[in-house]
Amino acid sequence: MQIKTFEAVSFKDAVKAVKQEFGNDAVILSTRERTVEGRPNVKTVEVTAGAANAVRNLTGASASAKGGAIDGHSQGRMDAAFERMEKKIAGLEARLPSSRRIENLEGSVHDLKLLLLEVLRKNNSGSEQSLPPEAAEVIRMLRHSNIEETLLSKLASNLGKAPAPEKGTAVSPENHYRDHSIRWMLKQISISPRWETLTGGQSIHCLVGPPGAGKSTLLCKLAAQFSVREKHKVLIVSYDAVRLAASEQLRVYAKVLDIRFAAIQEPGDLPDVLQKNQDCGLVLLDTTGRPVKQGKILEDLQTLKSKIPAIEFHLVLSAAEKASVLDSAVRMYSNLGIRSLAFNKLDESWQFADAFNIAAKWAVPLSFFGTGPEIPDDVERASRERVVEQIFGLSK
Ligand SMILES: Nc1nc2c(ncn2[C@@H]2O[C@H](COP(=O)(O)OP(=O)(O)OP(=O)(O)O)[C@@H](O)[C@H]2O)c(=O)[nH]1
Ligand SMILES: [Mg+2]
Repeated sequence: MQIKTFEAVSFKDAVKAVKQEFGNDAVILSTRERTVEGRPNVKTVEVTAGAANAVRNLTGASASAKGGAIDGHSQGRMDAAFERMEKKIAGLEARLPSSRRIENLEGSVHDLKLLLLEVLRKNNSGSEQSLPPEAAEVIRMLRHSNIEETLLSKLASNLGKAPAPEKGTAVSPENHYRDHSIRWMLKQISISPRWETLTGGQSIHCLVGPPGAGKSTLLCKLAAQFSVREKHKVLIVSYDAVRLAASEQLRVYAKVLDIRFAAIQEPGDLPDVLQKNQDCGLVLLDTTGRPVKQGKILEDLQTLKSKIPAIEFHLVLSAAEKASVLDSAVRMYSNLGIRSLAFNKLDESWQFADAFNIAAKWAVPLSFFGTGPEIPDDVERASRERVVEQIFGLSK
């Protein structure tokens, strides 16, 4: 029987395949969209069609007298129906959000962003021209260090209102405007309060962030610092429902340090674990990295929050990531209520501009800086001075 199902990436392609197989008098019996397994954003189209004869036989329609040939009238009606169907399909196709279309859209948004930045840069350089040359030079230096244009615009307007350097003092105009900028930048960032135990209760800290940002490494460093150096009673909890090996690494590490350890499979397991370890004042909870693009993946973390409202989420980011990825990560995780931002892999570039940009733009306090892969030493408490002096190249 000449009935066949065709799968293609678009309706147009599917219809083309139908016509190739059965010719122009093919009849489309059904169409449907399918999602490609494992890739929820990618859709294909399935069209079931057949040769006109086969379809008429199948549906019991009266075939024309001579050998199933179609008379002129029927052919005309079929062509008209086929045309209508093609138009409908074209309309449906136009509404289909194909992955290519999404990519195009993303590309356009990116171009638009670049355009806006260019406009902003031009505006800024316009307002920079009205600044004293020494002040404009500070802005240029900061732009070169990748400080965001929106923040530079604010600084430029602040420098424009700054008192002029006093004549006859030892401070040069260069240093005057640089010091003013340093003070302004210090004010733009805040530092997280210490995570240590609150008196009489458990203090629960959950590290979240993109895959490979260094969450587990940071957690180990902090567990060692809090437990061995600062003598807090620490509980490490691993919440990685997917990779057993990830939990095992933490379990071994906890054993070496003689720190209490528990692994949970789902948010509902946490209240019980906390109850059983009430004597541990500081709980450090490690989670699986979640790629920034997916939409619903934070549901389980929201559930975790609803089970234990006192939980504090800390976003861990890698300084090795592109600024746009860091921004998207903050946007995605901010729904959880982020208490602090930890920046890892600063040793790979010693560029603190992204840490400054994100902390200033999103008003999220900074907590820790990961400065290498070594556990437990390569970590430092975040400080505003460290960020700014690194950007101005003042550190040793
Ligand atoms: N250079 C450098 N490497 C680091 C730093 N922190 C972590 N790493 C390395 O980065 C890699 C990933 O670290 P993990 O701690 O496993 O990252 P994660 O965020 O837990 O990853 P997932 O659990 O897969 O989401 C490891 O090879 C670490 O040694 C850092 O501050 N500097
Ligand atoms: Mg991990």
